[in-house]
Amino acid sequence: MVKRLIFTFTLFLFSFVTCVLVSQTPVMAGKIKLNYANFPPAPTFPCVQMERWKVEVEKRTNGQVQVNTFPGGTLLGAKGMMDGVVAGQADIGNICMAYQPGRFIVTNATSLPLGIKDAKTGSLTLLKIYEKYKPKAFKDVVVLTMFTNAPGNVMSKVPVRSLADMKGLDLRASGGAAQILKAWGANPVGMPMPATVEALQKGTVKGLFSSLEVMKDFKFAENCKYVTMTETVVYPFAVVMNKAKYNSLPANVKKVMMNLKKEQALWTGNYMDEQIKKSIAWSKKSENVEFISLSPKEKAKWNAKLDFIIAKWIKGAKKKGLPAEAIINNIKTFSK
Ligand code: DTR
Repeated sequence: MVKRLIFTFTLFLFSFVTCVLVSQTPVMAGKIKLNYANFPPAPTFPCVQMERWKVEVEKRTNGQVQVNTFPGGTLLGAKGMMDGVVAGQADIGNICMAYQPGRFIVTNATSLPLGIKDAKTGSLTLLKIYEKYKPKAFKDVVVLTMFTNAPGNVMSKVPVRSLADMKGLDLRASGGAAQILKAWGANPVGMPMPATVEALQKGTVKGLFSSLEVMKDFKFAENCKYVTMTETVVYPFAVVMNKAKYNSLPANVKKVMMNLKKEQALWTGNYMDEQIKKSIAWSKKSENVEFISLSPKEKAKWNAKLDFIIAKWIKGAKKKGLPAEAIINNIKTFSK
């Protein structure tokens, strides 16, 4: 009787261990490998959020998924990102939508001068706009998350204290921000963020217009000793995945990714807002950068120059059959 009991127990233990092993084995054997492309260098915020997403996906799928990350344009560059993901050159890619204003009309409305105050607000507003309108521009991919940077400011080698100082100043901007600089009288020079490092060193541009974390992340504070606080417009980003690849994933992996969508937007927004604070403190302390605030009277002059931009966008979006006013109103209420 005792012998039988021992035998039954041993058999049970054996079956249990086997079950545990078998349930783990396919996970290890059939590891899903995904390539994630990004255009700026590793220390910058789009890549930091990529590494965080990788860690979370690998953890939450118990290692079933392995994400291989390619920062610095090593797999796909800024402009070829969307098409590269659609074509399957990368499984996942991070795109800066503002670099292609005509392609991502709906989501780029978040980069209009509508007073979005920080990256957290921008990121959540953008994702809501995407979910509400599901723009056609994303029909060939699956959106994994979206986020924005913080509002843009002028970083320059010469002080900019008034609109008069902006006159003819060569400043780097990209996408929709170019028309903002033009409205302020500057001379916008278009190029993606990574190209700006050399342009500043060579003197092709006298500064740039973007969120302030780049002062530290790209060490622009070494060249730009002045920052004029305009706090104008965010840039929308999207992380997209090749549709066929996504469809081939097991349900549990899809679930992990979809559960991360909003969480990642929020995480990135918060991370960006923190980086801005650190970058400002570092630029002041270590690089002796002067931060220039515009008086309310001067700021009103700057703002007045931008009124036409929203009207222009509405006109263009309407022509494309989009509910332009509703989109603008949604952005205003979502970002309150
Ligand atoms: N402001 C956009 C986007 C942007 C802001 N910070 C970074 C860092 C790395 C790449 C892009 C961006 C821009 O000026 O390009």
